[in-house]
Amino acid sequence: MRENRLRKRKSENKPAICSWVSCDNSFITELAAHGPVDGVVIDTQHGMADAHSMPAQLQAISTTDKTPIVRVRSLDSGLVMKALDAGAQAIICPLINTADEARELVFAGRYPPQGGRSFGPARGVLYGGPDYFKTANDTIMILAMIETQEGLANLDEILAVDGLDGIFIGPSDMAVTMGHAPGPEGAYDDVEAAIERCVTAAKAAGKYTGIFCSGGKGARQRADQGFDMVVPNHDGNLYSMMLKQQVEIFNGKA
Ligand code: 3PY
Ligand code: MG
Repeated sequence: MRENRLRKRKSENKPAICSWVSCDNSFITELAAHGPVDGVVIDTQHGMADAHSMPAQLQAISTTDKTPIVRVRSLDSGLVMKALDAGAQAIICPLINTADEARELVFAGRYPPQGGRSFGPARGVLYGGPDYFKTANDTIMILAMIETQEGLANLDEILAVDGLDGIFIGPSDMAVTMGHAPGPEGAYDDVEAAIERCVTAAKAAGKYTGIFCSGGKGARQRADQGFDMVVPNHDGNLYSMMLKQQVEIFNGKA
C-alpha cells in the first residue's frame, strides 16, 4: 500500500496541506495534485464531481504520490465503499451529528473485524498494491465532519467511536447552524469557540483534526491553532479570486 501522507505528516508533527477540487475534471485534479500539497480532496458533496468522474480524477492524483481523499455526498455506506474501491485513501463524510452515525461511517470504511466493508477494491488494489487488503484498515483514514450544533453537542461521544480516525470541521455549515452567514476565520466569536472546542477535545481524545479554510492565511492560522490538516479554499474560489485580481491589475486598480 502507498504511504498515506496525512499519517506521515502527523507522525512528523507537521500539518498536512491539501488542495480541494470541486470540478469534475481530471486535468484540474492533476494540476491540484502536482501543486505543493500533501493530498487532494475530490468533493462529491458540493462539488461537481460524482461517481462517474471520480475514477479518472483519482487516476490523475495517482500520477503523483499525493494522498487521494474523497468527500462523499452523504453518509451512505455504498458511497463510502465505492470511493475506497476506486482508490481513495481517506474519506471525509459530511454532517455527522451523532455517535451512531460515526459508527455507521466507520463500519462502511473498515474491513472486518473492525467494520463491514465489502471486499472488491477494483482500482484500490491497482493503486495500493498486492498488500491492499492486509494494510487497508491501518492506512485509510476515516474522518467525520463536525459542522452542526448537533454534532458539536455530541462531540465527545463521536470522538469516542472506535475506528474513527478523526474529525474535519466545516466552518460554513457550523456558522449557518449557529445563525450566521458563512464567514472567514475569526468572523464570529461563538463559531471560533466551537472550533476551538473541537480541536481541543479531538486532541485530548487522540484523534486527527482537519478544517476547510478561506485561504493560505486562514490555513496558517488553523495549523497554528493545532489542526493536523488544512485546506486553503477550493479550486473554484481560488480561480475566481485569481481572475478578479488579474483583471484589477489590468484595470490599474491593484
Ligand atoms: C463547510 O464549511 O461547511 C464545509 O463543508 C467545507 O467544505
Ligand atoms: Mg459543510
